[in-house]
Amino acid sequence: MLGVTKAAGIATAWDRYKAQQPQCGFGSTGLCCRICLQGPCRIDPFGNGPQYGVCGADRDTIVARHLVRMMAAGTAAHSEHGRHIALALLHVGEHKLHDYAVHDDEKLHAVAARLGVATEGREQSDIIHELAEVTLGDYQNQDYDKPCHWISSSLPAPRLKKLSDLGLLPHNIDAMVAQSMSRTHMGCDAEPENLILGGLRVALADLNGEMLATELSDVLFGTPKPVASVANLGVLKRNAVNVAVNGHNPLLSEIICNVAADLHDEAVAAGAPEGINIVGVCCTGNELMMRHGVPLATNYLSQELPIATGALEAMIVDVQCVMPSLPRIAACFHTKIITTDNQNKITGATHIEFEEERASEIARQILRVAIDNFKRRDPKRIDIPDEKQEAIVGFSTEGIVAALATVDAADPLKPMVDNIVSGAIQGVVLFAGCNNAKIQQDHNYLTMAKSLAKRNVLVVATGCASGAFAKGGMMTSAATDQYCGEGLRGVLTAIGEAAGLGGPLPPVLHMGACVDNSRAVALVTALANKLGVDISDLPVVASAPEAMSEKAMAIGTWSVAIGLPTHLGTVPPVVGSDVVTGLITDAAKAQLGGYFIVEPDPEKAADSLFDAIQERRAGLGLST
Ligand code: NFS
Ligand code: SF4
Repeated sequence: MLGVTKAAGIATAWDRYKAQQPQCGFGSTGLCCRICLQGPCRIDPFGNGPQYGVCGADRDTIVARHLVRMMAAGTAAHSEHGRHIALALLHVGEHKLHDYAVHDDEKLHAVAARLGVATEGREQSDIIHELAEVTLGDYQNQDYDKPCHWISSSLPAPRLKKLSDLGLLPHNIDAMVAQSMSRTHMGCDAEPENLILGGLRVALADLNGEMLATELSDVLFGTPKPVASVANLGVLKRNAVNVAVNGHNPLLSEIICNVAADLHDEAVAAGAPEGINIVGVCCTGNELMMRHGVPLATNYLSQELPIATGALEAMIVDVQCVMPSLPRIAACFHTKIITTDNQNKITGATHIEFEEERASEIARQILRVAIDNFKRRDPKRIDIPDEKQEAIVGFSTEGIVAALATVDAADPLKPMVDNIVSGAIQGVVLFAGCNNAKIQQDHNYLTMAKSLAKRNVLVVATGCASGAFAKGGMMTSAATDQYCGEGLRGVLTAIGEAAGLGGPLPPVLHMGACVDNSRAVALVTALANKLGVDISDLPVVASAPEAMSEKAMAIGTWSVAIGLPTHLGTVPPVVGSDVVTGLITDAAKAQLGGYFIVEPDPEKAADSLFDAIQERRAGLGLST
C-alpha cells in the first residue's frame, strides 16, 4: 500500500516521521519545559549550558513533572472512556436507553458481588443502577481513606497492603488527574521522588478506570470467548460496502454491527452484492474482534492505509489514537471520515454526533452515508492486498479459565500452576501498547514473542500488540507448532484438544483492547492468590515494545506499581535526569518489586525479560 500512496504523492505517517528528523534532543531527553510563559526553558544535557529554568526548576523537576503529566493524560483518556460506559449502564438501569441491554447476566452478578452490590431478589435494572452508582463514586469520592472500589476489590491482599502503606491507592480518579495537573503547575511540587509517587497514584487510578471500562463493557456487550477471526488489509471486500470502525469505545461500534444486517438489502441495491462489511482498526477493532469475531483491518500505525485500497466507503471514528491526517488522505480517494464524538472532531471530516438515546437511528444514518458513497468508488483505483491471516481470539480471563477447566473442571487454574511449577511454562509475558513510527511496524512484537515462546514463555496480548500478532500469524494453532518450545507446545496442545479447538491453543492469547490490560491483571491476581504470593513474586513480566501514547505511559507505570518488570522498547523522555531514571528503575524495584526496563533492541529485550522471569522463578524456589 505504501507503493500506492507514494505513486499518488500522498504522505503517510512514515513520510511525516522522516520529515520530522532530526527530532529535538531537549524534548527527547525530557529537558524542555513549557509549563509557564517564561519558557520554554531548556537544560543543557551535558552540563555546559544552563542548568536551571527561569523559575529555578532543575533537570529532575522538569523531567518528573513532564512524565507525571503524560500519565495524567493517559489516565484521563481511559477514565473518560470508562465514565462513558458507566453512565450508559446507569441510563440502562433508568430505562432511558432502549438500544442497550445487559448481555451477560452472569458477569453482572459476579462484579456486583465483588463490589458489594446486593443481587438477591432484586430486579436487574436495580442491580445495574446501583453498580453504576458505586462505579461513578470512584469519580466522586472525597474521602482519602476510602480507596476506589474497583482496584481495592481486585488486586491480591499483599499488593493492596503494600500500595496502601505507600499511600498509593487512589480514592478518586478525577481527583488524581486534577491533582497531577495541579502539583505539576509552575511553582508547585519540585521534588522528583514526591512527583513520581504522585505519578504512581494517578497511574493506579488509570488501572481503576480500565477495570471498570472492561468489566462494565462485558456486562453490556458480553464477555469474550474464543472465536475465529481474520486480520490484515485483505479483510476488505471488493463486492461489499466496506466500513471501518476506528477508535476505542464499544458503545457506538456495537450498535453499528447490530444494525448493519438490517441495511443489507440497501447495500445490495446500491450495487454491493455482499452487503456491508464491517472491519476494525485499533482498539475498537479489538473490542469487536474479541466479542464477535469481526475482522481486524489493521492496528495504529497503518490506519491510513485501508483508505488507499480505494475500497473503503467510510471510516467511523470515536476517540483516541485516531490520526488527524485521515480526512487529508481520504480527500485523495472516495472515503468518508465520520467523527462521532463532540470532544473529538477533525477538520475535513463529516461529523455525525452519536447519542446513546438514539443509537440505532444514528448508526443507520452513518451506514447510509457509507452505502451512498459506494457509487463514488473509482473501480480503476481499487487495490486490496491479498493479505489476511486467520486468528483465534477472545481470550478474556473467563475464556482462559474456561479453556483450562476442560482439563481440570474442579480446579481450573491447577494445570497452569502445575506447568509453571514444573517449568513446562517458564512464565508469562503480557505484550501491550502501541505502534510507534520510530520502529518498523510490529517488528519488535513479533521478534520478542517468537524469542520468548521458543523459551516456553506464554504470551498474552492486548491493544495494538494484539493487532500485530493477529496480522503476523501468531494467533493460530499452526503457530504453536512453529514457534513454541517443547514444554509450552505440550501444554497448549493438551488444553486446545481438551477444549475442543481441534488443535493447540495459539502461542499468543488475544486478551482484548488496551483497557483490557485489566483482564491480564485479573489473570495474574488469580495466579498470585492461587499460589498465596504477591504479583511481584510471580514469573510474569510485561512489555510495550512499540509504546507511543500517553495511555501507554499510564499503563506501564501501574504495571510497575503492581509489581511487574515492565519493558519499554521506545525510550521515554526521562534520560535527561539520572534521578528520575533511577526512581523508575532501581528504586521502584526495591519498593514495589516492579520496575522499568528500557531496551530498544528486541532480542536483548527478550533476554532481559527472560532473565527477570528466571529471577522470579529462583525466588519461588522453582527450577530455572
Ligand atoms: Ni492502546 Fe488502543 Fe493502539 Fe496504543 Fe492507541 S489504539 S488504547 S494507545 S496505539 S495500543
Ligand atoms: Fe521555565 Fe520554570 Fe516556566 Fe518551566 S515552569 S517554563 S522551567 S520558568
